[in-house]
Amino acid sequence: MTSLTAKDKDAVKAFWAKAATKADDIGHDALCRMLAVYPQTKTYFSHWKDLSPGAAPVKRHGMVVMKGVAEAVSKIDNLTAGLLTLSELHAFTLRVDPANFKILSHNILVVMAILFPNDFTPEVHVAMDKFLAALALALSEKYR
Ligand code: HNI
Repeated sequence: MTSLTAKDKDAVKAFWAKAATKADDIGHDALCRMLAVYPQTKTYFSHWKDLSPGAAPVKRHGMVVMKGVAEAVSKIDNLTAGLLTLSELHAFTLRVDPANFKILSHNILVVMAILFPNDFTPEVHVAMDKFLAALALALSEKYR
């Protein structure tokens, strides 16, 4: 995976400044899509009673995940160190199969494209895709 260039990082920060205004919506919709399109991911949330779109736990967790993404943007220069705790949580406590990080990232990109059609240019798309791939890699760090 090619590392993020300075140009990528600038594009991510500039786009995130806009996307952050709808972070909760992005998180909620991306989570709903992940659960619907990749139903195997539901196993991680079986302790939630209601997994349907608009359900409180799904909305809340959408906000939580996007706070993680916001933190990653602020630590874009050293994602592995910055996300170590979160990686440990997902690897050891939650035992999330790291393949799912790419799945959620894909759904985050889909929702960003829907909500920000004009800003989500091919240049922003490649920068965000590389950033979310680097985020997934950092979250997978403790699995090795
Ligand atoms: Ni994830 C908890 C961030 C991908 C399943 N997850 C969190 C928390 C953050 C977070 C932040 C809260 C930690 C805490 O309580 O301190 N998760 C992220 C990010 C990504 C991600 C940034 C990738 C972009 N998580 C995933 C994926 C799955 C996942 C792909 C499963 C398919 N995460 C969970 C579960 C929890 C969780 C399960 C605990 C939820 C709960 O409240 O029980």
